[in-house]
Amino acid sequence: MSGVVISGTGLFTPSESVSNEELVDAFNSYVRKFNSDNSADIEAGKVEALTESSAEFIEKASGIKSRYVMNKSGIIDPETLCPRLPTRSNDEPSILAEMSVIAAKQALDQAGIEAKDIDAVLVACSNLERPYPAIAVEVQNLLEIDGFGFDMNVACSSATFGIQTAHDFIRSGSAKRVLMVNPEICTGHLNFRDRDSHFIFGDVCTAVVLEHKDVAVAKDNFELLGTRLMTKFSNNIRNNYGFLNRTSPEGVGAKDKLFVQEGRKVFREVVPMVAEMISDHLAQNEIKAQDVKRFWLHQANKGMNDLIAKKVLGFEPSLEQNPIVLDRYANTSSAGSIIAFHSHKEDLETGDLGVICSFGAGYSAGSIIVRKCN
Ligand code: CO8
Repeated sequence: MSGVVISGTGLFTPSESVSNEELVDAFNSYVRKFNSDNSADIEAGKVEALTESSAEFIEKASGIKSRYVMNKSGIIDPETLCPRLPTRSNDEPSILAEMSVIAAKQALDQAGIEAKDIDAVLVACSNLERPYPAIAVEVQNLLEIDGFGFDMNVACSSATFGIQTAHDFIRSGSAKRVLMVNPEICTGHLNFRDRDSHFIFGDVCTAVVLEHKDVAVAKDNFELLGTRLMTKFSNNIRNNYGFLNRTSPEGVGAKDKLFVQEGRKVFREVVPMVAEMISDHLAQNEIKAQDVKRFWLHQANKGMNDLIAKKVLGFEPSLEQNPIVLDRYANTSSAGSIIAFHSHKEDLETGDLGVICSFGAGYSAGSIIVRKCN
């Protein structure tokens, strides 16, 4: 037992959402215009015609039906196919910090503590809007938290890596209470002109408060029984956007400066890797998989989650055991498993066991075994 508990969680959901049908309508309008504008070159074999997308394919292949977004009008406008989020002055809160503060306040309320009680702030996410100053330091400032904060990016696994980092700080005594936040504007990095991936992501922010058990105020906490992280290099999920882009201007605006993946390879390689990691982690903690009441898995693809849970459990999991939120939220990168945990933890009873697990680019994966306590 670690003596570290998750005592509060929070969720900020954007007010706008886009259905598969709306997304596909916009994409297909763009495709028709592109093909018509380039008809001569297409006929001459100089340009490849684009193919339309389909809402049925998206739901069948991924389980996604809709996604929440920070700006709908820009995404569904065939002329832009990109969210429009006006630049803010340096005197205004940045958009990621603003989302973080909303989710953080909910998590602090649930933990029954105030912002001033926090010693460290971690902003753990895939999509940071600037390199510096760290968003975490801005969140710290907005919430009037003493101590320290920093940003960390391990793509979709950022939240579980953030939980282990907070756990290690608390265990070592460098902090008693840590706020870990996952603001994700994934639509900012998504290529809405790419048929293979235009449907994958949504926007959201989650927050988690972790404390030493001895100082926790709230009842109904989740004690961390074990944490495990792993990384293994792969180019199958990649984004080459970065500060060196201006040193090779010929590549600026190219497709690889947004999210790119080999989805089928990711599916094939990540499912066994994650199932094995969870199984080993449970075995190391002398826990039988069948005794795990709930899996809060990364939310990228329903088929992936069903297969991982089936491999770990040895039988088909129920939706209660393996809840899905990606049908409404799509893939929200680091926040996905935390949305599932936040939304599907209240009914667990004292002593019940669960696993929070995220996985994604890197490859990277994190497994957190928790037990409900009071
Ligand atoms: N509409 C209609 N048909 C389509 C479409 C579409 N939109 N897209 C592809 N097809 C067609 C293809 O052309 C192909 O046709 P054919 O068989 O004739 O060649 C057929 O459908 C099958 O295509 P795929 O093999 O690509 O389809 P899959 O069944 O593999 O499904 C998925 C695609 C849904 C992408 C699936 O592979 C998947 O979910 N894989 C796992 C991906 C995953 O988990 N990725 C994790 C990435 S997230 C992460 O790590 C965080 C990164 C940081 C965040 C960045 C934020 C932007």
